[in-house]
Amino acid sequence: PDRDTPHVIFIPSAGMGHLYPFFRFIAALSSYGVDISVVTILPTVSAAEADHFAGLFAAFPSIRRIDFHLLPLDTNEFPGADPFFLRWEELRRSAHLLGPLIASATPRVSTIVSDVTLASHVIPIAKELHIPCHVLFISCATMLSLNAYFPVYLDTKAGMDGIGDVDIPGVCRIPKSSLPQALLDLNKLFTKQFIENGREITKADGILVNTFDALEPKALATLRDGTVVTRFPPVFAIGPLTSHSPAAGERVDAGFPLAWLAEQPTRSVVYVAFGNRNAVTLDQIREIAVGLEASGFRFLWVLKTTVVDHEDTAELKDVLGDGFLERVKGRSLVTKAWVDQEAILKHPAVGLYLSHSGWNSVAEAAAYGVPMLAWPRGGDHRVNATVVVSGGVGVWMEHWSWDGEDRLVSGKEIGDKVKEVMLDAAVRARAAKVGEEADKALTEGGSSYRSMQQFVAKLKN
Ligand code: BUP
Repeated sequence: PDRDTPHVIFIPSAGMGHLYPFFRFIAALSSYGVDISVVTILPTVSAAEADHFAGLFAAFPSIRRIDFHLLPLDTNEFPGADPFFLRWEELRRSAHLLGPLIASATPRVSTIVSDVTLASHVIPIAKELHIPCHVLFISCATMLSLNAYFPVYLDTKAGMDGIGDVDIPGVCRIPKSSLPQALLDLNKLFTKQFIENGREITKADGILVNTFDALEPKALATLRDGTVVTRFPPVFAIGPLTSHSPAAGERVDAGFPLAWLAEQPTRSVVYVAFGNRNAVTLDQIREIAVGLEASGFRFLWVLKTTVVDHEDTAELKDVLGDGFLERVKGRSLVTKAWVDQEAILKHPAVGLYLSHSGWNSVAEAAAYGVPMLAWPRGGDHRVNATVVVSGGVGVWMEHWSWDGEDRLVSGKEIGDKVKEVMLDAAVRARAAKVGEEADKALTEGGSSYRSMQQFVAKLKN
């Protein structure tokens, strides 16, 4: 690279939901003549993350890998904590070591792009080094507005009597029951991180979000005009992020579900998946099985029983009970393997996505116009589900998930709802329209295309 080529250093966090938007954004940026380094922590928490890091560096040999060694964390301090949150905490506690790593990188780093989970620690380092810092936000713009506004909410009267509904100025009112439930307890690890990051992102040089204007017009407009938080940094809505390059970290064999899908009629398959780190209870898995069988539709089900993939050693036939796999043979594919979800959602055989509504999954369904039946499992899923509905991506079963805690949804209810949504032409038409809007946003002249151009222009200034 010549001396004027910008050098961007990416600092991703942990979990596939955090790595995918990074890898996809990196793949997109690499076509703009930008020099790229990626801070990498090995070993990763999950096997899927390790595979995808390897895939990224194999597909883009010019991208530099900067190894980052974490300080050991005494996990006894956080009994029962989610392994991914622990990794974020490890990263935060080792973050001071990033300063020398960034300062000594050659050529000189011209911009940092940090995961939002590390923002509170990376932004001050960037300021000290006089290097601009952008944050890649890994959820929707509505969630970004909640993250930015929540500290203000706590500092004002609104938050004095404990956490209640949060009325985000100009965006929407998020009922207490739809907040990430950890936020109801200010002592939770996640909550402390969320508040610190929320305060600090207002000092970033810009925020990149995997969404597009037509999907979240209100949240993006109010973030940009300072209604949510005054003097908020520029927001670049550059989504939906997809794998621009076929090699964007997709080293995994995508073959088997696609070969099966190729045999199925158009829009005939219900795709079922709840993300890479949401274990569904055995009882609920059995009810989902009953529902899918009763719906009568074909289905492709990615089934997970643990939070971390390499701990998932259960046999499908034991999980699903006697005879299930035999009974649905031919019209279903059930797998515990990592699949190329984007390729699945892109496939014309898929007619519905029964989903946890993790944001990357919503963005992928929006990109390809696949209707969603949202069944939030935790974290930001309910906030995302409000966007599923307001944006026209699909429907949300509000009473299926927690109001304080998860409840068991019966197979009958699942089967009936799947049938109803699969046969709903209006839902399908709305989702297809979202897919067209997404295409428009990404095409030359579209809103996300222009945001990307603006970001690159800023890098090269
Ligand atoms: Br599982 C699985 N293949 O087999 P979300 C997931 N994915 O490509 P998150 C695959 O992982 P939470 C698989 O397409 C999406 O890009 C999927 O991210 C991909 O949810 C990503 O949807 C998952 O944001 O759960 O992060 O798994 O939201 O609870 O953190």
